[in-house]
Amino acid sequence: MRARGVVVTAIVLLLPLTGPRASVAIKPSVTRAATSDTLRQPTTLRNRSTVPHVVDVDLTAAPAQLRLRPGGPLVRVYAYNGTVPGPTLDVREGDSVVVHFHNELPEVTTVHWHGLHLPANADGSPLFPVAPGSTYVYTFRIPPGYAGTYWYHPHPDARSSYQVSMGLFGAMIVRAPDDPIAALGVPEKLLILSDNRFDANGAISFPDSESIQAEVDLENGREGNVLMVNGQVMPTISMPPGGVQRWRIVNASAARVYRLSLPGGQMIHVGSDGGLFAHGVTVPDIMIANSERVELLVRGGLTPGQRLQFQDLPYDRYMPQTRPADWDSTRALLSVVVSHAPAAQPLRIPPVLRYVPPLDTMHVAERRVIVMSQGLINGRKMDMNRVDLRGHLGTTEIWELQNVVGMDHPFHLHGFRFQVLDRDGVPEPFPSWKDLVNVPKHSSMRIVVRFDDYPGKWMYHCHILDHEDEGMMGVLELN
Ligand SMILES: [Cu+2]
Repeated sequence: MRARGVVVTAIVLLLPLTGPRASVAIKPSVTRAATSDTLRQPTTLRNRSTVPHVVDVDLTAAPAQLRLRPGGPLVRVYAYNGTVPGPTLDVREGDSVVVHFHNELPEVTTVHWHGLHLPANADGSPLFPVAPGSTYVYTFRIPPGYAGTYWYHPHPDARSSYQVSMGLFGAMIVRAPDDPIAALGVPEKLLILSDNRFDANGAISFPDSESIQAEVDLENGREGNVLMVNGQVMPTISMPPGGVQRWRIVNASAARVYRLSLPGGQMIHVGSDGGLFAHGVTVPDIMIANSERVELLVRGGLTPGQRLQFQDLPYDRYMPQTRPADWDSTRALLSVVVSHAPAAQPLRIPPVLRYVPPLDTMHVAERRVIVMSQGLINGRKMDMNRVDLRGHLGTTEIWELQNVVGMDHPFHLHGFRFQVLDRDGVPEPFPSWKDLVNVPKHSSMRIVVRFDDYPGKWMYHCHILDHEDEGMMGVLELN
């Protein structure tokens, strides 16, 4: 995902302020949306701690029977606390988090807290499997400056695609004490994108291991023909005329890359994996690779009764041999309905949303080249007993990610957020915090990462879950 267009603090009804931080002084100016949405928000994990800044929750992964499609049958799924998507972990910067995780699945799993900076034994990597019937306590502290949208999902050896497809995924929101958009009173929505495939009986369908479809899934990553937002097919969001909402979007699909667009509306891209940018950027559409997150300010429309469609536009990430026949279709995700409520007042966006300090690239301990070919990283498949890269705490590294094949591979590094420096030699327009970046076919990019603390073994891999399961992953050891 690359931010395009011009940096803005205003579009049409969004008026700029003249001075920094002035937003703090103005009253919320957006009429709150009527609650006629059919889009549901996932429940929030209940914090049973009464100690300030301590979040203590229970999370159970177990088989369940759920109705995944309206009017459809109850089908067998895997669920976190009985729901798909799982409940949202909603925390604040500085919180100490304790998750008592219970594995009631008939197989090994883990919970990977995707994008968070935490000790290696709390990362939920395949090096820390949780056996069926056992409990694992994940303990970590949310560092200052990590406000953003994240997600959690299973990351066991070779079974991530299956377990996510069965329903195991949920969001995390880390909130800052001084979030300038929250201060404006802008209504907020969480949108978790997923896709799945169902058989004639409505059950989640997986191909025979010997079938052509299984081979295609291995090559492309598993894609489903049914697209869902928060587990719902084509839900609606209602907004008053001129109303603006903040959407936190998570791509929880195993492999599908979305190019999001809202014809007739407006979108300002204000944040990525690791939270807000310094400035918003108007975008006609925005790409979100699997596991990536985006934050948007979305204005629905001006005319009461108007109906807009939030869409996934075609994007060719495929090899020609296995490119799906319908790859160039536009797919509908949800409807935005402009209500008959009084028109919203203009929203004023502060000129600076957040300071994102660029990482120092002058003092670099190590420069590495990471070559991604089909199913391999630097020519090798993952071996949990091998260390591929060794690095040191207290250092900065620059990694050049090279995709040498004709299909995109989204790259993820565990435990440490990074900044993109350039893509095919073109400098990134502004620094932002990333933990996943899509590396398009036959392209390269450079990222910079700082290893301040937390020794141990960390995964880096392609986040097409089927590629990860097949071993398109390596191990970085820090000491
Ligand atoms: Cu891949």
